[in-house]
Amino acid sequence: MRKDKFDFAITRRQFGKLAGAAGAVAAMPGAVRTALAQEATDSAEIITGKVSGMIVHNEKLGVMETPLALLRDYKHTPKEILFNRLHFPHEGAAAWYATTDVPDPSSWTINVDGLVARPRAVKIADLQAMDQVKVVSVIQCAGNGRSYYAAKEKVGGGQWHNGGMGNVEWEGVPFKPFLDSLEMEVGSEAKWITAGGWDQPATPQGSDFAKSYPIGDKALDNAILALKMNGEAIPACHGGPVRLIVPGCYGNFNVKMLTTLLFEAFESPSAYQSVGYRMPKTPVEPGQFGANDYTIFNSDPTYRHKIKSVIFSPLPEDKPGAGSVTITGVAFNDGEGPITRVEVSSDGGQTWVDAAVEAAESPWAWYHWSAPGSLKSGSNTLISRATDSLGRTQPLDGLVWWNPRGYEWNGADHVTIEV
Ligand SMILES: Nc1nc2c(c(=O)[nH]1)N[C@H]1C(S)=C(S)[C@@H](COP(=O)(O)O)O[C@H]1N2
Ligand SMILES: [Mo]
Repeated sequence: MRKDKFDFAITRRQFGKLAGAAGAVAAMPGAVRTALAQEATDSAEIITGKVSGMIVHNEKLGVMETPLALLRDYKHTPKEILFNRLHFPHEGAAAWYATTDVPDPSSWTINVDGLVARPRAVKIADLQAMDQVKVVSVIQCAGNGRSYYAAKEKVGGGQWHNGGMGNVEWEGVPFKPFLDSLEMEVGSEAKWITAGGWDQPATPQGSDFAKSYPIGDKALDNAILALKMNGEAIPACHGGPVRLIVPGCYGNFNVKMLTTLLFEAFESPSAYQSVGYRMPKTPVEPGQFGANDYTIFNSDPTYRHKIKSVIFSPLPEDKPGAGSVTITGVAFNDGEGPITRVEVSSDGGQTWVDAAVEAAESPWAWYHWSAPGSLKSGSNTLISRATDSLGRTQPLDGLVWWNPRGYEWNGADHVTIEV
């Protein structure tokens, strides 16, 4: 059953009780067990308004992912459980955004500047006065699934499982018409638009968070300056009061707490554009290309979503018995062509069935699928593999895309169930 409204309620007290009860640990959802094993501070204490039992990857930065057993319950991923990723400690002046509460929009300004004849300062009220559109799109960290690369060689960074993603309804001002309406007279030398966020590095040597988009790239045709998420003003931790949403692109290209839009001749030197969040141009093996070897010449940004499917049910913690079972999950891509097929196996790839694939809410939203399978006593490996109308499909072995920073995992999903 997919819920429209958030109603999950493990409180901190209940979680503490669970955590304290000897023997109860083994009976808990895998995600909660992982959190306990790491002895991390609970997610609800790291970002106010998040539920307990999120899988915490970095306490100081508030990095956490959603257990699939929660993610699968909702049509649109609620703010209480949506994964969170930030790059600078939310301490001191930055403490305001460690919450799902809504920031005060009244003094917020977006400076639109650079190679333009007339720079502009845009207020939230200006955006609110413009025509708004809604779009449901998957937001996913480029590091989602990073932990699976460890089967070849473990890479540094948060060891994400599949929960660094969500299916979210965004609402706001279409980006291109907005830029046109400003009548800034953009210079012909301008080749890039760089979006910057409010957040600042902890030390002056650190790099700002900024991302550059080629002007004229088709991904920007669908971009919006979002003011709302799931029908409410965007929570601080998810980038309120205004966030640049570029449907079909990895999370890093969806800049939160937007403060600047710069028209530039070159892409940003920000570490998050020029060396981080990049993929080697050709496949590499461990040892061939190091985590510090990235340049703008030998690598590409983690930009459009690679096609992907994720099994939501059954999960090991569902403890299904032997016999027939319905396997369900989601699939998505960059929105360039619809998902046309999801193949599913419940016997480790010996036999496959085509799943029934539901229509998606938008080209960038996730598609739900379901397929019959059967479980025998012992170990069972479930696999799902999505294909789209452009013939793009998931590699059966995602390790073919191994890369030193562990981005863009899109291997056919594997879930092992012991019966
Ligand atoms: N201003 C700003 N925007 C940002 C980031 C950031 O650190 N600062 N992180 C990016 C990354 S890498 C991801 S995956 C998404 C995470 O979005 P979420 O925390 O709302 O789920 O935000 C992106 N936008
Ligand atoms: Mo990310």
